[in-house]
Amino acid sequence: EETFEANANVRVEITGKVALLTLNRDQALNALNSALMQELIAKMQQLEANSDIGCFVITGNSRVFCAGADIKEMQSKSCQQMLAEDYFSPWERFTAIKTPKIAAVCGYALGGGCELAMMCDLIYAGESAVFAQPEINLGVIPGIGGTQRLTRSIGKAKAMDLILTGRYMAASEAEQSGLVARVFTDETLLEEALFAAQSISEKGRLSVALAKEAIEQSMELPLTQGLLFERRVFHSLFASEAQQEGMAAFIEKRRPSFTQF
Ligand code: CO8
Repeated sequence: EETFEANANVRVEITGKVALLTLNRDQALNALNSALMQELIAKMQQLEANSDIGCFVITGNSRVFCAGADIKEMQSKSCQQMLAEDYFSPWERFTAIKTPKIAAVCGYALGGGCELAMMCDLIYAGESAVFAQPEINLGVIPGIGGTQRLTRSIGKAKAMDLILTGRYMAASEAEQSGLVARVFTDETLLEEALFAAQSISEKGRLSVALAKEAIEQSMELPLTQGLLFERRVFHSLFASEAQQEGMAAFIEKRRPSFTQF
């Protein structure tokens, strides 16, 4: 299933319970202007509300995932305008989307492009992937989470190194640093990302959503409170049909079917 719209900044292709979102603003290397941002978020919110999608995959093209926030759109804004618009705040609606999001990155993921990947729940990279936060070269700093999410993801030493120099980090280093979950060849990246998305979409919706939330809480909470949050979520899942089905299937030596939950 595929929707074709003239001038769409984001192409949507649905296969089973997986929605593939392809950034489609090639002329600007998929730079995130307001139109693209609004379109991406609206399409994901719509799919989450009105369909059975269990996982999103967000990708670019073979050369560019996304070259960052749109510099041409930002260039002439004043400080007052930036504050009044709270520029970039709509991205909070993106991170609030509960359905898991996988970033499948080939080529450049620069600035806001790296930040978009980090706002997804996990990142798979092709061998050609290049990550950077080059905002320092524009006289600014990362503005969609780069100083916060990158530091939590790869630690202070590497975050300082990347953000202060603006240098490029290749896929292999990104994997060693823990930014990227797995690296594949460029040719197999999308297939592997869709395969993982398919696998996630076949699990119980509630257990996936709560596992994701518990991992997110680990970024916010002290250990004792994080462990308590996890345990209470674990306990609460014993009121779910998914727990009954999953454990019954194990005892009965069959594959669980979570499709209805
Ligand atoms: N914004 C707008 N247009 C862009 C962007 C961008 N981020 N990146 C590329 N483009 C445009 C180019 O201007 C060019 O347009 P045109 O054909 O009209 O001249 C077209 O895309 C093709 O780009 P290039 O000719 O540069 O292509 P190359 O293959 O030579 O180079 C690169 C590719 C290396 C990716 C190069 O384009 C580049 O370095 N781009 C900018 C990368 C960058 O600095 N990104 C960070 C942007 S800032 C950000 O994301 C967060 C900002 C936080 C600020 C906080 C404010 C509150």
